[in-house]
Amino acid sequence: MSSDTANLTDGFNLVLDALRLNDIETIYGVPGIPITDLGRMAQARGMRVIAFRHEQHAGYAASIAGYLTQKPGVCLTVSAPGFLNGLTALAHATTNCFPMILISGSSEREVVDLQQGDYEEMDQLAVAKTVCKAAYRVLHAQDIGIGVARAIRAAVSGRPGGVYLDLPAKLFGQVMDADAGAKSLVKVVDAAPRHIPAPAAIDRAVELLRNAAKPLIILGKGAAYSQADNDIRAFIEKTGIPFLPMSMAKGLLADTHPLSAGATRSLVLKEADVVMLVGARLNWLLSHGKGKTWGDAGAQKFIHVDIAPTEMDSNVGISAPVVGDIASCMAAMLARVDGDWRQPAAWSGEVRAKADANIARMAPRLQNNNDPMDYHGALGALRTIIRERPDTILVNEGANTLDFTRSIVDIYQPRKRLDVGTWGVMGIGMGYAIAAAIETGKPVLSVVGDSAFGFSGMEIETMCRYGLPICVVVFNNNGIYRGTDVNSGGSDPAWTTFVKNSRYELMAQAFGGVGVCVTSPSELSRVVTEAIASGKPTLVNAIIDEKAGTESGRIGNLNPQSVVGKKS
Ligand SMILES: Cc1ncc(C[n+]2csc(CCOP(=O)(O)OP(=O)(O)O)c2C)c(N)n1
Ligand SMILES: [Mg+2]
Repeated sequence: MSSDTANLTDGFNLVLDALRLNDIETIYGVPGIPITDLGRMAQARGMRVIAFRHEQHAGYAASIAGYLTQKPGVCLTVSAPGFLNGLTALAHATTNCFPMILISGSSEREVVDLQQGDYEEMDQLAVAKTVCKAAYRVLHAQDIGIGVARAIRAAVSGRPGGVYLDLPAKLFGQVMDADAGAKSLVKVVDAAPRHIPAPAAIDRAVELLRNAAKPLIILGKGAAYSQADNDIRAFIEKTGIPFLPMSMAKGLLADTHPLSAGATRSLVLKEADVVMLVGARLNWLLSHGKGKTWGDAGAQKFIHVDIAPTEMDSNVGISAPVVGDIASCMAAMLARVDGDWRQPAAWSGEVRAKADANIARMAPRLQNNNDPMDYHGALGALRTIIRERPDTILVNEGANTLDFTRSIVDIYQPRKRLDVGTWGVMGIGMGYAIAAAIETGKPVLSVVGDSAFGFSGMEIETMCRYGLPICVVVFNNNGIYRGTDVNSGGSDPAWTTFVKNSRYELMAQAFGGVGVCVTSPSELSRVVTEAIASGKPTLVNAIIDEKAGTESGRIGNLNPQSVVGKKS
């Protein structure tokens, strides 16, 4: 630094100072004008900058980093196209209640607002507002501290979500006195304040549960996010109430826990008389709490534990709303379970018997060593691997690949299953895997359909570049749902199919990683075990019988049907 700038700081430095002051040490992004030097300067300070090949995946990485750490994951992009590429992930973070900040450089306000055609011109703030929890723009260097503080608080407080922070190019070069700059920074105090539930709300909920004959607790990913693992487990074990985990809540209590109703979902949703939702929404994934999946309307009572008051009565009336942060709510409820609590033994016994019967029925199918594999044989092998290495983080996307993996592979520890979330989005596979490896240092197994993989496949290079301990298993059935579809109207391939026998494993080899093709469960087991033990980035092309899947996996019923049929 020359002597005439010794007492100065600038926008670049202030942005990094503000992030570091708030313990944000990792940035996921893609470089370009006007943020290339920001990334270089972050690296020079020893921050981690994980450069992706496409912003969407950097964004998904940031979103899941937020979920895993309770600190906002940061995604950094260039203006207009880079910003738009990151926007899907920002919307995804908001929908899934993950704390994330998308920071995008932007073009000059004066030119953008007069629509005079600047380089990558776009009114990004206006566009972002519709898909995030909050959106801010900083115009002056002295406001960077407060802008970053607002973004952090908005992302993690209350119900977490995505926040957009717009930083125009000119801001980065703005200089100010270094001391004044340091004083302008804000360390956020108590970024996610506890929301203590009202005692009366706790009383109402506990009384309803105490008097229930067939109570059920449904755990959502909000419960997993809260990291109230011990209190949630203690509450379930002390009350003896069967629980049903939503997919990313698997492992809060092991799927093999005696009170797990995971293997008998349809029985418990229909039969339960009191259902307590903990950080789980009554959205489409739970059939909105009504209809044929559920028992008689009005006969079932709901308790809803959630930080957002507007979640109450969203789909059905809630008899006992408990509004607060999940950790505080579960601590308060646990304190109310006393020595004379009567566990619903007849009911939990009925649930256990049905679950065990279902598990026993499925068991032989999981042992098959068919070549090519079906989903059961392949996942039977992966299930054993996770049982032996329960600290492995499982990332999962696809249709059949998603549904079969969710139901077959048991999870034993909290936040060890990361998947497509509320939207059922394809494309999270590599971004999630990369962030999971970076944030936790644990081994990662990413099980993805061949279609799902295609959405983020180029990030295999990112995984190899950073030498991450990730094993990607592509379930290759030559297409979306099945590889057997034919186009009845011409010579083009059916639009759900891919090139048959594609050599996905060569993609890892191209970047110095390990790439292997397997056709049987025993080979799959050997190769994945080796990959996890070695920690080397690995891609396994797992050949699945192209006839094994079904249309849309388990949600085929959501496809609209033509009553008229095909017209030529
Ligand atoms: C972003 C996005 N685009 C499209 C879809 C629609 N979609 C749902 S599942 C799926 C792919 C399923 O095929 P695959 O991943 O190969 O799994 P399989 O059923 O074959 O095991 C697609 C494209 C989606 N969910 N998300
Ligand atoms: Mg497929």
